[in-house]
Amino acid sequence: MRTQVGIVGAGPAGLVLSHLLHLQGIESVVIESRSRQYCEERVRAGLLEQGTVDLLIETGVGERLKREGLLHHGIKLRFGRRTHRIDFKDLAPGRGVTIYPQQKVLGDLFDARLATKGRIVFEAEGVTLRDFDRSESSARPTIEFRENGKPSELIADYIAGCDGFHGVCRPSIPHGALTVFERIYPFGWLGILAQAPPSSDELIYAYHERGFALLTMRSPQISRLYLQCKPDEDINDWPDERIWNELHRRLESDEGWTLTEGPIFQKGVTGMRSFVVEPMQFGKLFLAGDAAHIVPPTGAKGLNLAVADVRILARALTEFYRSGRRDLLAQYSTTCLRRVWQVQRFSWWMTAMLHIFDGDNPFDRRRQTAELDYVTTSRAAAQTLAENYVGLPMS
Ligand code: RFL
Ligand code: PHB
Repeated sequence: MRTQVGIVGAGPAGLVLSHLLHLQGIESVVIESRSRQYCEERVRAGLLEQGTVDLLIETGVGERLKREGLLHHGIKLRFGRRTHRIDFKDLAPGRGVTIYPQQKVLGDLFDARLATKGRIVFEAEGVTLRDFDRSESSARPTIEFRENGKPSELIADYIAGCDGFHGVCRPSIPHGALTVFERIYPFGWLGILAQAPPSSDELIYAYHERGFALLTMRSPQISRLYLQCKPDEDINDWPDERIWNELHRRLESDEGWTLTEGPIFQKGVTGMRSFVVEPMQFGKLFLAGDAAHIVPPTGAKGLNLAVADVRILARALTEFYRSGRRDLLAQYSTTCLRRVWQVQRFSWWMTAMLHIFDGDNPFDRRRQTAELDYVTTSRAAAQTLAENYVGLPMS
């Protein structure tokens, strides 16, 4: 098989890239190790920045998003049993965030790609890369894999490594060519989905001495809730009753607010890390999304950052195929990393403000309370939060 761009991974990064390239008349093939059903059932992100929403709508994959997405113009911070609102209409005019599950974004993109005869190989086994090194003339970047047990290979001009944090693309780059920046946090998130109308019309980020809690949602009927937990927490130690008890305690307020319970139909524990590799490119292999960087989920940025990367990559590839110019491709990593580090900073800051750290250090507690006090009383501080939360402008 031959194509222009070989894409490894059918997550948000790989599918948005394939879609954007198609719109520019550039051919791609997506190689995915899982089934379509598995990709569409994996419970992950739920919050889209304004720029992500605009891109999906402008490129024709936003019909269901327009119908079902829940547009929010603010978030709530809760601490000391009181709630404080960050108002995006006032602080980031014209920009909001939209609740729309990652699985639905993927479903919409699968439909769009397959409707235009885009090729996606599902359940590819033993995916490996070769010949993507720096020599411009000789290299024929190749993705090897097995499809229904039969060996296959895909030869491309360029390879996009969109295969997430645990994929094969990043580890295929020779040792020493990448610099890793990493921070692992001493806690994780326990997340649930419950058949219960959301107890708030906007997200509530709660700082509490027992640990962080977040109330979010998937639809007017389904609540999504998270609790800070141990990084290696065993989900079996958390029967539904314990989860609800803990949520009630951490989200408690003196304002007459109550948390609506309902049957829990999904639970899981996620570790938290900040991770970046530099550069995001080696020869003809370009890394995008979680393959290149991870942020802790507190700022809700992972999917949005993946989309921002591939928008830059699609533009650079389009320029190359249109004019033969390689300068945008050469600048890909530098262009992406500017936003990546802005988003790393924000996600780290939100995480550090809202979680109880190891040892429950009294200095940290006072610092966090001061930070929350500042963010909810200073317009400048609230605006900093708001403009990062709805998404910095695209470069
Ligand atoms: P993905 O989504 O991991 O997709 C990678 C794809 O590559 C496939 N793959 C392979 N394919 C072929 N060969 C191999 N060897 C392969 N290895 C892996 C995988 O099967 C998969 O289909 O990466 P991508 O596209 O970079 O997208 C990143 C986002 O999925 C991720 O950043 C977000 O889910 C993070 N995230 C959130 N992001 C937001 O923007 N807003 C949120 O509200 C938000 N909440 C979250 C989150 C992530 C969470 N978890 C579970 C980590 C909440 C949680 C709990
Ligand atoms: C989610 O809806 O899953 C979500 C929302 C906001 C976050 C993290 C996750 O900060």
